[in-house]
Formats: sequence, C-alpha cells, structure tokens
Amino acid sequence: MTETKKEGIASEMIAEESLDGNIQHVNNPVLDLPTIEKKYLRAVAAYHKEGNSYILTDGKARVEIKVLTDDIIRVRLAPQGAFLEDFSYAVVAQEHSAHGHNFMEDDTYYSIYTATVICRVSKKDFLVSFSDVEGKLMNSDYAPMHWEESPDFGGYYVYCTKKAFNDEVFFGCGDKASNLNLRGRRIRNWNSDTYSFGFNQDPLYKTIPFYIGVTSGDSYGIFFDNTFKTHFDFAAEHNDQTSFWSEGGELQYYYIHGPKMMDVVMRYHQLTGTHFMPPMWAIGYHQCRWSYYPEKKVLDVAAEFRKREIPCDALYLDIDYMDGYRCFTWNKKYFPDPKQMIKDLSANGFKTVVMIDPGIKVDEDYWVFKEGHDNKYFCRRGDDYFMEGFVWPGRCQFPDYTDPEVRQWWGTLYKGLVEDGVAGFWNDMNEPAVFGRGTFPDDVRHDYDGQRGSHRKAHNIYGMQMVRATYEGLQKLYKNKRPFTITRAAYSGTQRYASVWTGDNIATWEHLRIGILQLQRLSISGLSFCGTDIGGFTGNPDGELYTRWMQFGVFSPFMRVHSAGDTVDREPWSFGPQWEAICKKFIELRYKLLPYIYSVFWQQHKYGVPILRPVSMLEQDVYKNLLREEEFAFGDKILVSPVLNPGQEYKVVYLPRGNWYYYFNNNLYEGGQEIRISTPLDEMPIFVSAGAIIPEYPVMQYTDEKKIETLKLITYYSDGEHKSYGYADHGDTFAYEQDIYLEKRFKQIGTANSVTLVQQRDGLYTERYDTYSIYFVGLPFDWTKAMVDGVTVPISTDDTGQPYITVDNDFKKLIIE
Ligand code: MIG
Repeated sequence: MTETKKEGIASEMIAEESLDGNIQHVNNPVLDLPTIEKKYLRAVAAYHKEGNSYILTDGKARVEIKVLTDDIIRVRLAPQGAFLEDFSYAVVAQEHSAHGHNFMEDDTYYSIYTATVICRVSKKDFLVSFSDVEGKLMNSDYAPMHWEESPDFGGYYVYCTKKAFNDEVFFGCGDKASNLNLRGRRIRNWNSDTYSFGFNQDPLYKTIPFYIGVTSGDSYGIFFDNTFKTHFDFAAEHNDQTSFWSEGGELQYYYIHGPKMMDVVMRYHQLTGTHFMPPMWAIGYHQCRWSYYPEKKVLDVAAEFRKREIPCDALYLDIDYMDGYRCFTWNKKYFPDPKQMIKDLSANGFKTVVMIDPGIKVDEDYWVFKEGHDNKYFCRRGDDYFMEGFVWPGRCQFPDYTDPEVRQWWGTLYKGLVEDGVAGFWNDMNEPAVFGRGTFPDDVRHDYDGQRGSHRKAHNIYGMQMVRATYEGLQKLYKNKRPFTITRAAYSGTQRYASVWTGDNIATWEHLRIGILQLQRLSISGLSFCGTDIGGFTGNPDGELYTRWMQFGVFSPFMRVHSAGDTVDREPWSFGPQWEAICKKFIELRYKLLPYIYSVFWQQHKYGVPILRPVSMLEQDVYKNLLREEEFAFGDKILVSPVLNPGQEYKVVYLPRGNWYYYFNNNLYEGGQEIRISTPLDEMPIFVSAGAIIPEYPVMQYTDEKKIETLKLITYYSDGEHKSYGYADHGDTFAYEQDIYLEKRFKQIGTANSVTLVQQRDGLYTERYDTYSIYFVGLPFDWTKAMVDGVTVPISTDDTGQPYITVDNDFKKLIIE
C-alpha cells in the first residue's frame, strides 16, 4: 500500500524542479502542483528471497536488494511490482562474488550482512540504510523511496532522499565545472553542447550519475544507473538531505562500500569497467587546431616541431578535412593525396587523428547517407518521420547508435580512413548537438538494444554508443593494434571505449582552474583518460597563460593543445622564444616520464585506480584535506599543484604525509603540512614521493623514435621500506590480454648508511633493453660500494658528474653502501 505524503521533505520541492527543469524555490509545492500525487513506500508487508536478492513488498510495490559482492549492493524499486529488464549500458556483466551473506529479521529490521556491509530495511517505514560491520552508519534514507506518475510520458519520476551528515562532503559526477566538494549544489545530467561554458554551468557534456560521500573520515559511493535526465541535490535544498531523482526509468542504484575513496573508485570501476590500454603514442603530446588545412599547413606544422625539436606524437584534422563536412570523405582540394600525406607524417613520427561527427548529410549521392537510409539506420520521430536537424554539413540525419546493427555498420565505415593510415578518431557533437534546437526532440525513438525508448531515455547514452561503435569497429579494422578514440559526450562506462576531453573551454586563468577541477573529478568518476583543450578553446591566451596551462598539461592524462579557428596560433612556438623554451622543457618532461605514465595507465586498466588523485583521496581522514582542490597526485608517486594565476611568484602547497622531493632541485620537504614554494615561470610545483623509484626515458621527438638502450631508474631515497611499481609491454598491441606484459614490483629499504633495492618481475614480456641505469637522489651517505645479486659492480659517472650503476634489468637484489 502506498500513500501520499503532504509535507516536510525535500523531495516535494524536487518534484517541482524536475517537471520543468528549472530551479524554483516555492514554499508550498503541493499547493502549486495539485495534480501531482507522490507516492511513498510505507511499510514492509512481506519479503522473500530469490537467489542473491531479497524482494520486499508493500502492496503492489516491490523493492529488490541484491548482494553483488561483499561491498556492492544494488537497490531497485518497481512501483507496480514489475521490474524493468535487467539491462545497462554502464555496467559490465557481474558475477556474484560475495563471500556469502546472512539475512536476519527482528522486530524492527530486515538486515542483510555481507563480510563488510550491513544493509537494513526498517519494517515500519521502509527506510534503507547501509553501515559497516562495526555498525557505523554510512548512508541512510531520509524518506522512503517514492515516485509519481509521469503526466506526459507514462512511467514514473523516481526519487530517493538520503540523510546528509553534518560533516559530509560529496565528490564525483564527471565533468561538472564546480568545486570538487559538491555539497550545497544541485546538478542535472543532460548531455549538452556548451560552447564557452562557465564556472558552475550545468549540465555540461557528460552524464556520470555517481557520487562519493565522505563522513567522519569514511566514504561510500552511490551509482544511480539511470539514463534519463537525472538530478542530484547535495544538501542544497535542505542541509540534512541529499536526493537524487530521475524523470523516467527505474529507481536503481548501487551502494558501493569504502571506507577509502580509493576502494569506492576501484569498485565503481569493477561495475563499469576500466580504460583500455592506450597505444603508447596516445599518451605523448598532441597538437590540434580547428583546423589545420590544407595539406601544406599540416606538413609545415609537423616540420616545425621537428626543426625546433619539440616532441610531438599526433596532429589532428578537424572537420575541414572532409568534403562538405561529409563524414568518411576527404576534401580533395585541401588533401589531394591523404594517404601519401599520412605516410609522410608517419615517416616523421606523427600519427594522424581525424574528427568524425554523428550528423550525416542528407544527400542521395553520398554513400554513407544512402547506406544508412536504405537500411533504415537513421533515427526517427514519434510519428515515423526522420529526425532531421542542421549541423556542419547542413541538413542531416543521425544514426541510431543504440541499435547493435547500426553500431556494427558504423564501425565498418572507418575502413577507408584506416586504410589511408589514420591512427586515431575523435567523436564530437555526440551529446547529440543540433544547431538551433540544441538536441533531438524528446519523441525521437531509439532501439536501445531492444529495450526501446524515446530520446528521453537514450539521450545521455547516445554519444557513448557512438564512440562504442567507433571503438569496436576500429578493433576489428586494426586487428591486434590498439585504437585511439576520444569523445566529448559520455555516460558512465564510456571509459571502456574512449578517452574524453572537456569540450569548449575558454582561454582564461579561471578556465585553467576549472580544468584542474574537471580533470580531478573525471578521474575519480571513472574517466581517468581525460584532458582539457590546453591553452583554451575560445579566446586568446597570452604566453604566460598558455605556458602555465602547458605545465598542467604534462600532468593531464590526455595532453592536447586545441583551439578554435578564429583565435591566435597555438603552437608551442607561437608566443615567442621565451615561452617556447619553457613549453619545450615541459613537453620534454612528459616524454621523460612516459614509462612512469604508462605504468600509471596500466594500473588504471588492470586495477581500476584513478590516474589523478585529489588530496581528499590521499588523506580523507583530515577534514580540511577534503576541501583542498589544487594539489593532486598523478599516479602514486608524483604530486603537483599547477600555477593558476598570472605573475605568481610562489605558491603555498599542501604536501600529504611522508617526505617529498621538489622535482627541480631535489630538496626534501616534510609532508603533512603546507609549504611555500617559489614558482618561477620555468618551474611548477612538482614533488616526488620519498622512497619512489621513477623510470625515465631519454627525451625523444616521438614515443618510438629511438630504441631504448637502458632504462634509467631514479631512486628517491627514504629511510624505511617503500614500494614502487613498473610496467612494460609492446606499447601498441593487445598481446597484454594474453599475459604478454611485465609487471615489476620494487622495494626500497633505506637505512642511514645503505639502500637495498629488491625487484620482483611477473609476466611474459621481454623488454627491448637489457639493463637499468640506476641513480640515487637524497642519499644521507656517500656511496662507495654497490653489490648486485651478490656481485660487486663498478660505480660510473655520467656527463653531468652524477654517479650511477648499470645493472641487468632482471636483477633481484641490489645493495649500495
Ligand atoms: O561546433 O569541429 O568541441 O573541439 O574543434 C563546434 C569543430 C564543433 C566542437 C568541439 C571542438 C571542435 C569543433 N566542434
């Protein structure tokens, strides 16, 4: 049985907002909306068990609580008793993997106990809560789950209102251009083309309905897997309540246990998948522009990079390479022989990446349109008319990527470009964006992999399914070679198919700051392989802003300069020699760090750890640290704090606990405190964790320019025991799926007069070099002796006077004294 509640809770207000999408603060929403009858679960009438699920009922309404793992529990609501088909674009197939669980009933509660979580449902008011096994409450309903019939579309608007603890802070939710802590904010997910977006503008391009709550040092996550327009209110309307709701679909969410944010993020990845391993070149420096054309311009830019010896791995062709913006064609006037051009670029170490949009020009003489039309692959309106809208090519129709047959077709369209030698693909405008009207009208129909629905249901996953079609098609076309893809629109799980960028930002200092927030947020929301348009897309940066942004770019997982066509040139040399020299130094730093960065990507791919880690994640036990936003770790050993203001001469940086070496002079700082560090233009605050072993490549002009003869390992001394991690594989194949890779685990044990390094290697890959050159930083003693696996080895000195030793790369134990 259900009843309508009339007063008192946040969701009444929320209903008001959700109907028209605008925030309205009204005092008595019930009076304002007399026709809306909101129904609440009332009391649990009965329960039964089905496999790993518990079904609790109240009249017709049913709730399913399913134990997925020890740490992940799914809750679903069926207002009229019939659950929707168990289908999700976000969640990868789940095998139940809990260590067994128990169910208990007492007078007040039904309780499910897993090894780490207790999920309780109160009998008398159907409130669901989650606590750890010690009984610490992590998350609990403020009101029972509720819903209202959707007046225009059928189905329900569904609501969940949780308690917000006084000290609770909230993270996650993808690309939101807001402070990291979302407390006090109300956000919406509806993928939107937001040219020149502003701070706090919402929604943006991506939908990641996943947040992390942290209260008294512990955290949990909620993933609300619903593709309709969703809303979250993080203690904004009411300081003691956090709500999420959707304008359709099912109330279905996953509670993900912590207690560490790192645990939550790794488990979220367990649900939604991780990034594929990118080809090595994709983590180098990329140069883009709207647009480089004709061919001569492209070749000139390439030649300029090599002449100036500024490393670069990829050049991008934006929409103007196409014939009248027809996807999968070339403008033969600008690019008379694309295959040859790409070959020439490739001979010089440049990969070519091109843009593909979803809008297909309505043109009977255009093969893509004809094929799509003849096979009925384009989206249709409610009354069966084609969905037509204007984008770059003029009048267009749009493939329904939610149909598996269409995805398969779309994947094959890349064949010609792949044969021309194109190495990477960039999917834009896939929110989807339509000139004038913004996006598709609601009545457009989609296959939704057989779970048919209107655009209301498919909008937020349209871009994801487009880039999925792209990625899956490329996998077939490239065979064992790794594709590189990038998308602007995304939904949870898109990491399985693409990297992402943050869209059309602006060349301002404020946007540099927004960028560091967005990338940290994306990284803990599953989309670690992310980047901003370095330098800003619209507007004109000066040399200083461009250079500071480039410095941040070194520590952006995806490092690409991009800009709109009507702006000043954006090559690293465009702002004069002073800035060029600094940009070059920093791009070179990216190339030195490649083996470290590559192993960080592997850890993301294999273990689901985020690439960028905000300080809140590193030290979540200290409340103050939950509010820090400017310092973040790139992988587990390097901490940075980008310079975000013009003329800044020094910066106060918080260093997490432990000791840290300042990268540019190896000065040692004690962590757990704020330090003041000077920020000359050619440096930025970069710190290496004491105890780390950082592998370094020589500077190369592109990732596979040279055969690595010996891998440099820099050992940053610390007393005590510290672990480091290394990874290697072919760099561009899928052989790693057959275990052809190498994981290296290092241990450094430092004392006052010795350092011991221990290496353990697992995997079937053989590195192309045989030796390491090992350097030591910060030793408290002068070393005179080195023993490797029981044999004394000579200490050499390099051109700069630094001592080092050369050892076999499969050494097991090394001691210096
Ligand atoms: O309507 O392809 O965000 O990166 O350069 C603009 C032209 C379409 C938007 C993308 C931007 C790209 C631009 N595109």
